[in-house]
Amino acid sequence: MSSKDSKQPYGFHTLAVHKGYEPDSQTGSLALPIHQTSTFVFPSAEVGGKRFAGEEAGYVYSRLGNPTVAALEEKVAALEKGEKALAFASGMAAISAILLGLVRSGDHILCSRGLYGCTFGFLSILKDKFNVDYTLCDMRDEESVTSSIQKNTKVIYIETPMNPTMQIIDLTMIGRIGKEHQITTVVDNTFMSPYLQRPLEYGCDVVVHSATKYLGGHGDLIAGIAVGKEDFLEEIRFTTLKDIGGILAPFDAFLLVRGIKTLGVRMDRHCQNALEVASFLENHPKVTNVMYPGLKSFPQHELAKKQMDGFGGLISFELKDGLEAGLSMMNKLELLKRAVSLGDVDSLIQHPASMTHSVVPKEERIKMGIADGLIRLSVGIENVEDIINDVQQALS
Ligand code: 3LM
Repeated sequence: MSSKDSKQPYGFHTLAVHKGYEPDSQTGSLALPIHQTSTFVFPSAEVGGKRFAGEEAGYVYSRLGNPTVAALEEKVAALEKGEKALAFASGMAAISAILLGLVRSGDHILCSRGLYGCTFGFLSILKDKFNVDYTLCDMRDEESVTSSIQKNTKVIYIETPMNPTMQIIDLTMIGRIGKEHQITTVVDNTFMSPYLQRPLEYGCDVVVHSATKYLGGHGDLIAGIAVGKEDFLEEIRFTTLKDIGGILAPFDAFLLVRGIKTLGVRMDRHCQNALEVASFLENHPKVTNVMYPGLKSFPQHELAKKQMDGFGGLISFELKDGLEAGLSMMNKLELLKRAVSLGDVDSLIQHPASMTHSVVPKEERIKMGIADGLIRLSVGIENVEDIINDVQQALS
């Protein structure tokens, strides 16, 4: 479809369905073939040498590239409006490979005060073992960002909305500060997907995803993907991806390509359902502190409207009677599943303090806004009245 792109750019849903693969001319296979191979045969010894030297294009070995994975990378790059994408075995493989590619011993990373638990865990490894320091900072305030920049700050790393508090950071501000200070800005866009937010359009440098979530959408795979400038990602491909080896398997790339075809329609439904569930929770006498960017009561509702094309499917809330009441409510659910992860067509509910963010020390967790009793609900695409009825019976 590339020849037509320049004449009349295709819309999001069209790119989601078609980009990255044309039915192959030999067989006409409509679905993307799964190139389940570890290695690729060279037509001659000389060609093999040239491919290794980077003097001739062509596949070599699936840890360095695979056609099924390449189709996925092309599709996600187009959706995120980036030059290039690079797929990984998990979101954490993507995040760790990108950060390892950007820093060296003695450098500093400035992070949002609010990060997925294992991202926080990886920062602790960098600090304890590799002398790469980090600071968590409240990035809702520009002054606090600029005053936290150090001479050795090489990366600004953020989540927006943050997992699980849904706090939002102004992407225009982060993109601008990164350019002004020549610091690479990395945005974890997992909670939004490219359908709802495209950080590169705001001047940020790199987007990372846990593709396990909305991109895959069906709770049947673990994957990660990074999007950004071609030169940078090719360097990552031939360093921290190749030499650590956290690559995506062809079958998982196939599942992702299939999942992404319906990303936009799924996200519309997630957003509609979540707004109704959030409004129900906000009006329930036993519930307090509902965090959903689509609610008018959400402190950053206006910023959410400015930079997000929808408010997503995640809601966090507390019960007035605290932790015990929250866990008891989770145990009474019949339709909603008690499970970590998010962005699946199934509604999933979890308790961050004891699950996704249990690796974050309590003092830091509280500073992030993750109270002991906080519950996170990933609203699926079921009939919304069934989701609400289940929550209502569990609360009563
Ligand atoms: C979770 N999150 O339930 P993988 N970035 C963000 C994430 O939410 C996650 C990752 C990266 C959850 C997973 S907790 C054991 C389950 C914003 C994952 C990491 O490596 O693909 O899991 O992505 O919040």
